[in-house]
Amino acid sequence: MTATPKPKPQVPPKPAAATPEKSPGAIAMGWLHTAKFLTTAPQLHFLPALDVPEIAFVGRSNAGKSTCINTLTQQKQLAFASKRPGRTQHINLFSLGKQGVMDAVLTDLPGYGYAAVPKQDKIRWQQVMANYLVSRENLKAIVLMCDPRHGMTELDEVLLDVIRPRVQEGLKFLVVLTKADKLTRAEATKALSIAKLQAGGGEVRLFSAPKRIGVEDVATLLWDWAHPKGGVIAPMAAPLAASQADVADEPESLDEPDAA
Ligand SMILES: Nc1nc2c(ncn2[C@@H]2O[C@H](COP(=O)(O)OP(=O)(O)OP(=O)(O)O)[C@@H](O)[C@H]2O)c(=O)[nH]1
Ligand SMILES: [Mg+2]
Repeated sequence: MTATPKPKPQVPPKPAAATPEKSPGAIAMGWLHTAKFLTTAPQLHFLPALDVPEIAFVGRSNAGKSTCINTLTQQKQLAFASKRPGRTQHINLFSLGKQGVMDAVLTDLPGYGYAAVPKQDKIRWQQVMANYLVSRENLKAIVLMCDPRHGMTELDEVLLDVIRPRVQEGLKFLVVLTKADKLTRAEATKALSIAKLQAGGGEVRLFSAPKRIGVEDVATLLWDWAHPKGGVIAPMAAPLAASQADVADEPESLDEPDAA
C-alpha cells in the first residue's frame, strides 16, 4: 500500500521588507551632513544676498561654535575649530540641501570677548556682527553658544539686546549650553534653568560634542526652523532627561584655554 503524500503546507509569501521610517533626528542629521563651504567674507556687504533661511552661530570666543557646526554636520573640518581662541575671523557660510539644491545656510561667526584682541579690532568686529544680526535679510534663526561655566557675559547680554527687536518679529532663537561634558548633573540642571530665564522665550539646550549630548535634538530644531511648512513636526526628545543621562558626575579638568 502506498502512503498518500501529505500536502505541503502553504507558506504565505513574505511581505516585502518595509523601509523603516526615519526618525526626525535622523532626517535632520542627514540634511545637516549635506553642508558644504559656500563663501567667506570679512563684512556683511561682501556676502551674497540669499533667499534661503540662514541660521547664525554666535557667541563668546572659544565657546565652541565651530565645533558645534562640525558635530552637527558630521564633518571634521568644515568650520575651523581650535584651542586658540579667535580662530574664526571671517563670516563663513555653509550651504545645506539634498541633491545639491540649497535650502538653507549655516553661518559661523567669529567669537567676541577674547582679551588678547586689540581694542580697535574688538570694536570693529562688534560693529560687523551687530550689522549682520540687524540687517541680514534672510536671517531666520540665531544660535547663541554659551559656556555654562562662565554663564552669559556682558557681551552676550549686549547681543541679546541687539537681536531683541528681530526676535519679537519672529526670528528664532536658541541658547546652546556648550561643553556639557564638563558639568555635573546638578550644575547642568542649574545652568539650564538660569539660561531659560535669560533666553526670554527662546529655546535652550545642553550640548557636548565629545559626548554627543543634545546633537540630534539641536539638529531637529534647526531642521524644523529651516522647513517650516513641509517640516517634520518633531516630537522633541526631552532635552533635560536625555541630556542629563550623559552628563558627567564629576567635571573633568579644563583642557582648553579660556578667553577672558
Ligand atoms: N570638552 C569640550 N570641549 C569642547 C566642546 N566644544 C568645543 N570644545 C573645545 O573648545 C575649544 C574652542 O572650540 P571652537 O569650536 O574653536 O570655538 P569657537 O566658538 O568657534 O571659537 P572662536 O572661533 O574663537 O570664536 C576647542 O579646544 C574645542 O575642542 C565640547 O562640547 N566639549
Ligand atoms: Mg570658531
